[in-house]
Amino acid sequence: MKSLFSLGRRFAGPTLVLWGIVLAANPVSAQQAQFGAISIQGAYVKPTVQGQINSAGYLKITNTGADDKLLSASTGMANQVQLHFMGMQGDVMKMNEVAAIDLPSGKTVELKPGSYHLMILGVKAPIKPGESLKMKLKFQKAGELEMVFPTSTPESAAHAHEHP
Ligand SMILES: [Cu+2]
Repeated sequence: MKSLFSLGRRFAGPTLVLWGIVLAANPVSAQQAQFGAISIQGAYVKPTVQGQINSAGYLKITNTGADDKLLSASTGMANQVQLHFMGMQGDVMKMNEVAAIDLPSGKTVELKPGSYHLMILGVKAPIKPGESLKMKLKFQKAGELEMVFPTSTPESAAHAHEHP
């Protein structure tokens, strides 16, 4: 038993140092980002509909580290960003604010229409197609990441192949 413990302690040091290097590298790019154990793909926001001041952001989050949580999101371009879940409650589709979104170890969680999403409330200017929104995401373990969410209309992309 004694030898096993000392072996464990010897490995703890180098592992922590490695973590530091990975977390220090924090590349920020449009649509996808790698942030320690967290990688993000396919991030986009919906352009605002004329007369509307709210929008929504979507992304896929893959967590290759220990269990983590997305705690909050914010942007300088809107009053507030809330974490929402949309789902059926009885026969009614409802949208509720959630305190956090669980990111289990080794899993990909998709924020998408009809499910979890980033609810962007009170945009300071309309989000037009072709523009992008800089957003900060705060994770319980991975910390804060700032990345660019380009606008996209997934409806048109999804239906594009149906046209001749
Ligand atoms: Cu919502």
